[in-house]
Amino acid sequence: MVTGRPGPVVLDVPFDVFLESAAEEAPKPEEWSANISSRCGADPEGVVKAVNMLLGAERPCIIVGQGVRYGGASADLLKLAERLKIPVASSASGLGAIDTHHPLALGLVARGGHYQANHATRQADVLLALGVRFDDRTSSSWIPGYSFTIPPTRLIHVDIDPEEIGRNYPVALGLMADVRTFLRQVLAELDRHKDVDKKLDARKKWLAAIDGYRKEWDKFVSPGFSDDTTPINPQRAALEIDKGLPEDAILVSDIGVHHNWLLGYCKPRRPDSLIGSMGFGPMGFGVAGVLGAKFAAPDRPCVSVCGDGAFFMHASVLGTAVEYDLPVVWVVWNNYAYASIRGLQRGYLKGRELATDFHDPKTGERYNPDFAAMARSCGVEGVRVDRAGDLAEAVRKGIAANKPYLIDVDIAADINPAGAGVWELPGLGQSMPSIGTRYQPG
Ligand SMILES: Cc1ncc(C[n+]2csc(CCOP(=O)(O)OP(=O)(O)O)c2C)c(N)n1
Ligand SMILES: [Mg+2]
Repeated sequence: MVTGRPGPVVLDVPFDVFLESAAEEAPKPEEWSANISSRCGADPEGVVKAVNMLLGAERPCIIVGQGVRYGGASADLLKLAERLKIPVASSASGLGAIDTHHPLALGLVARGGHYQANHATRQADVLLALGVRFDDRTSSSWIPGYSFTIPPTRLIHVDIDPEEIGRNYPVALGLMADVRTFLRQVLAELDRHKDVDKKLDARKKWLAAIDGYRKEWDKFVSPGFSDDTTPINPQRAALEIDKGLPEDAILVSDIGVHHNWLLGYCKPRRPDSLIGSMGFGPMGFGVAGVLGAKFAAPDRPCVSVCGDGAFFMHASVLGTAVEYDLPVVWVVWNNYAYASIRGLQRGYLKGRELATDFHDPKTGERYNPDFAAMARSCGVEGVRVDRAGDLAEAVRKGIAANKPYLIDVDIAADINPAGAGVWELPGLGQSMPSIGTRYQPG
């Protein structure tokens, strides 16, 4: 589970095994694994090539994925980015690998990605990809010119799983390695170069251009941050939730349109500040996963942001949190719909909707259970918030209560997050970016 490419493992144990005994002592897990390492380094010749490519680049970018979080490689990533002045963009699971407030942090590359991130990675002459797998959302459905333009961009792809290398894009250099070990190899190799700083002067133009893209994006999205309407503007909601979180909080997102808003407008400071399940995308991950986060990190505030649809599917967590005395906070992003799916239906089925809108069949009025009352019936604190200005304080209060706590928030459904990329559903055509156009290499 924790070596190689870490991930969930199924253990199927026949019941009789639990009843039988054996003349063996089970080793303590920490002793068993203490001296097992799968932090393989890259081929040393490949490291030299990678360094030469990075030093020779005019428009270099780094794109990081989940491998940086799992590899504990954040500190070394920051060292490399600062040493070579290379901007760092992230996939959804890489966000926070370096503090998103850092001047070299570009934010999210995706269909719903930030303009400065997509517009930098798609123009890069050399792209260093660290533990990222280039899925359809990160890559704008692999349509060139929105997230990436590979080739002509020369891709250096580093991953611990060799199956990922060359899988979605051709590589100029593919290296199987643990990301942290690779970064340390690169930093050591750089120490052997005397002329690094001279080469970095050439970066100024590139970094200034990126600064311009960032300003354009900030201006483009700024109205949403001050919108005071009720139901709450989702962009404002993401901002206010983020404001209410202390620096060491773990925000566990569920799956749905709320996740896209969180990825766009929260500013995670650590690789595990904002976690979700990007690949499989199971609804319920955030509803129940926050309990797991609290078990794993009992000293950190753990907050779930989950859709109303997913919460109602998994409301049994309320009882579980009480039984195990887990002080977690659920922020129910209550938009009275399976809004992400309803959006697809409206967009692709000529406005036809099927079972995605929650309403009273007689009056047509929006309908949902009273989630706060439901929480209270379980012995969990429950409150309702319907004004943007109250949300950050509600989150702070929920964390301070130090007991299971639910905040039911009235959030608008009919606004979609802006993004510089696109997405294509096979056979149904592709969406349009809301800022910028497709990049055509010169
Ligand atoms: C277990 C599961 N069932 C169905 C889906 C497909 N699906 C993805 S998002 C979504 C709707 C989510 O609605 P809600 O929880 O209210 O979040 P919202 O999109 O409104 O923010 C559905 C049905 C899924 N990802 N997982
Ligand atoms: Mg919903």
